[in-house]
Amino acid sequence: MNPYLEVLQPKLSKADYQKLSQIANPNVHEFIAKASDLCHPERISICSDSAEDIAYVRRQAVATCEEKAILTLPGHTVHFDGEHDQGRDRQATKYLVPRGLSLSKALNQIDRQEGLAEVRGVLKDAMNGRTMIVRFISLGPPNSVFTILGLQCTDSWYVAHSEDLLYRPGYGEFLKAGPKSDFLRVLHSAGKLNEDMVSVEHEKKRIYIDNMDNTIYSVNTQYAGNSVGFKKLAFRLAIRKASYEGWLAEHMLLMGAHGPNGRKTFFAGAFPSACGKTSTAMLPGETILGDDIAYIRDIDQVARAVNVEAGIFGIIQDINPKDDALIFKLLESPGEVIFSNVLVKDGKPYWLGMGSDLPKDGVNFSGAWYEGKKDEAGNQIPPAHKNARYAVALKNLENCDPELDNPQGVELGGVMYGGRDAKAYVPVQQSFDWEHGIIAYGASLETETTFATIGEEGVPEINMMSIQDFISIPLGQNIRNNLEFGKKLKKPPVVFGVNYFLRDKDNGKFLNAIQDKHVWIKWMELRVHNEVDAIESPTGYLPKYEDLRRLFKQVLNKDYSKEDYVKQFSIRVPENLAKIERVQRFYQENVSDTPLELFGILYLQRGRLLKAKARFGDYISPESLES
Ligand code: SPV
Ligand code: MN
Repeated sequence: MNPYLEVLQPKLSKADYQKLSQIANPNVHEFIAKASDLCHPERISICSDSAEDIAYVRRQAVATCEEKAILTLPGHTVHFDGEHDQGRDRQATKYLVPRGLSLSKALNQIDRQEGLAEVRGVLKDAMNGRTMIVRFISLGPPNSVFTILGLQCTDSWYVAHSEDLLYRPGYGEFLKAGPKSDFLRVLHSAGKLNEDMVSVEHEKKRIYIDNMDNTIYSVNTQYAGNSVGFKKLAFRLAIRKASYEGWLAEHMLLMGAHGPNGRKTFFAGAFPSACGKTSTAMLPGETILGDDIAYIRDIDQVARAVNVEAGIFGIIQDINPKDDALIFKLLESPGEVIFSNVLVKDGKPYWLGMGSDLPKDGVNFSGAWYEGKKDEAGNQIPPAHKNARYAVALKNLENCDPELDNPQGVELGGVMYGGRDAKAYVPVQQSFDWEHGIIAYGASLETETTFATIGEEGVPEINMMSIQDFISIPLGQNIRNNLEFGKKLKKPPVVFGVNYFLRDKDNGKFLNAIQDKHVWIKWMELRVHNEVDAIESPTGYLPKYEDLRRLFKQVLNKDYSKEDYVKQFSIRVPENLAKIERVQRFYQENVSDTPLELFGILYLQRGRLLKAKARFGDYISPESLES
């Protein structure tokens, strides 16, 4: 018996001891033994891939009241996070950086020794009297060049249960992997809980990422973006691994867009949180492979991608029968769904923007709720949180793409970058080439902070490739990796910039309806195959009016007016020049390793804008460019 198994034995049932000893990798036993020694759980529960183990986790989540089975539909449960734990926490999330090294200035970092001592101090004895659950996960389809194994120790049954819905099981993969196989490690504790089983010590929340040990520490939080280690936490480690190994780990959706004659073209799309990523991946009539994280590899000089996950942890606000019919239907049907931070009344969940009236009282993240209830600071508590969510498995969706588990991934025809840009970029455009797309759309992606992270909303910021919150390597290196990746491909994916949030210059109203993105997708699908023409503009290729008019009719049965087209697709020169200024300043001030190519490509874009301005003025209709 190895010494780690020996230490663990008293806390394990016989069956669980068996499960653990069948894994040949002593590093697995070591990680669990050290987690147990630090956090001191009363018991350890090993969850294999068996239906029994998985059902046990779900039952425990309900039995411990971390999830409440107060909803009437079978399979539905609700979990509440604390008032100060309703989103990812940028302040509390830090990289542990060895002395003498530094990531970019834009990233939150702490000296490794100091950070380890601190987080271990907070985790010490954190699981007293509780069970530590051990979960094995496969990131990406099993048995594939994409597969990365992950191991999480947590004292939250809710977290362990969420992982069943969101990830592919990995115990079998650990059994097959050799004694020295590599894996990502996560140690999580919900910390001190109140009588409602909600983490209370939010001022002691810590989410620390140790690149040196491939380990994540997370404590005093339950919000899944901070606690489900395989989501945004392991993603940070994967970005680093990808950088060393020459592939890409991206904050991207994956979808199949269905073109003429049964053709399917796969797209990946990067959008910051709460900027339309899930609703793009879930467009009716198209198929979804993933809505959050993709690994992309060069396989025989073709870009191929997989979804790292197998489920959706999606924003529930504005899911209604009109705008998101498919998800709405799923949320109204029996089957496994974990709702979080919604309002519950008479066994039914309610959320903002669901398309019907909300009750005036019920139970929500603040406990018993009634209209007009205020928090400690005197602010009105909304019936449901804006960042309320649902967790479901992709395989339960009727529009789940059959290639989801293809070990080779899917070939990418296109990549899109979408920000939250009120003023400058048109709703959809195609880059001149891979490099232009990576720089002018990806690296220049601008957004505003949203409710998905804790803090003020609506603050404008650069969010490089929508990965800014998760990047764990110097920012310039990430841009370089992307540029290099495309250069080696036979035919790089076509790069598009999309912007669902452009506003009218004069009255400030959004220029597009929520469903319009479906038309943009269909246009991009045709462009990948060179089946429609486009207009060359200073910032990229623009759609032609006639093509969009046809697509609006075909896809949405809408009459698309010339007037709307001109408003949406005019090039706004002053706003575009200002955007270039902001992007340049951000990289000059924050990113000492910015590749020179970034400044070169932006310089050329500026030149094209100035030249067009001299000829056509500040605001240029796409039709003048066409002639
Ligand atoms: C996001 O905020 O980008 C999400 C949800 O996808 S979280 O798990 O919080 O990262
Ligand atoms: Mn995300």
